[in-house]
Amino acid sequence: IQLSARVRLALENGEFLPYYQPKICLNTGTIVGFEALLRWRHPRKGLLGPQEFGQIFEDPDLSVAIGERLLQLTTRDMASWVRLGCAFGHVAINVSSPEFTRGELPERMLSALDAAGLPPERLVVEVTETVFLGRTAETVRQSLQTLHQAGVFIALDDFGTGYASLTHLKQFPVDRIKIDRSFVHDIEHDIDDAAIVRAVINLGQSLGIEIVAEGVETAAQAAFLRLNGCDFAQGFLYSKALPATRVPSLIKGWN
Ligand code: G
Ligand code: G
Ligand code: NA
Ligand code: MN
Repeated sequence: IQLSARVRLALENGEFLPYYQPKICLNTGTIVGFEALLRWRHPRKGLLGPQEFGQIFEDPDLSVAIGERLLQLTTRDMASWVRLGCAFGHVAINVSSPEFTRGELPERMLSALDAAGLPPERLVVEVTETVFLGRTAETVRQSLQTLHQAGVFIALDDFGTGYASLTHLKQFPVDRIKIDRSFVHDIEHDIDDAAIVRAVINLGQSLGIEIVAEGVETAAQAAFLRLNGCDFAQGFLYSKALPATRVPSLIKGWN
């Protein structure tokens, strides 16, 4: 059976679902939000992450179908946390290029939020630099502008690994930059990585863009980032991604 057919089946069977990784404010140590990360609860292989099936994102139709499902599930989870009185902050979802060019993404997102009784400020859209390239850049820009004006936050993911052009920060409504975890990994020992991270933090401060460091695994990395003015951090030091049902107890036990 072809992967695309298998994925269609998995969608029908409800095997795709978001897990949630917390994002921490480095100054206060509190949880300010979560990133929704796609998981495939495979009946035979167990829980799979995108590194095990990431090639499905090369298929535009599958990307759109999975994106739609994840939006449904994520807004449903957020609404259930609200009902429990759980202050989860915001949730970031990853959006790929085809999702911008097929169908009305901003309308879909805003109506999903509305249907769940959630203000747009609860949602962050994470894109990588690749969505800014090619023929669809203008469509993407307009969609991001619409979302941004409605109150949705826009985050630029994996910053520094792609075709990072500083022009993009002017042309697109970027509220947050996520420093890729490859720069964080050796931050204490590699003077080049340390310099790059400091420069990105300074860039963010100058432009009024919040900075999130990804892949924070040690207290020393977190200390370096905090001392250098980084706003937020995500990584195994705090928590891996968890199923939605574990989010309220994580928040409850945090402080
Ligand atoms: O979840 P990790 O746990 O393995 O995620 C690996 C990569 O897959 C990350 O770069 C992340 O941006 C991407 N990814 C995770 N969830 C989604 C999703 O729902 N949609 C898209 N397009 N990419 C995702
Ligand atoms: O969107 P993106 O590339 O940034 O997705 C985050 C990916 O990073 C997911 O695969 C997630 O499981 C993974 N991840 C999250 N925290 C850590 C961490 O502290 N260390 C490493 N190596 N990977 C992490
Ligand atoms: Na991401
Ligand atoms: Mn990333």
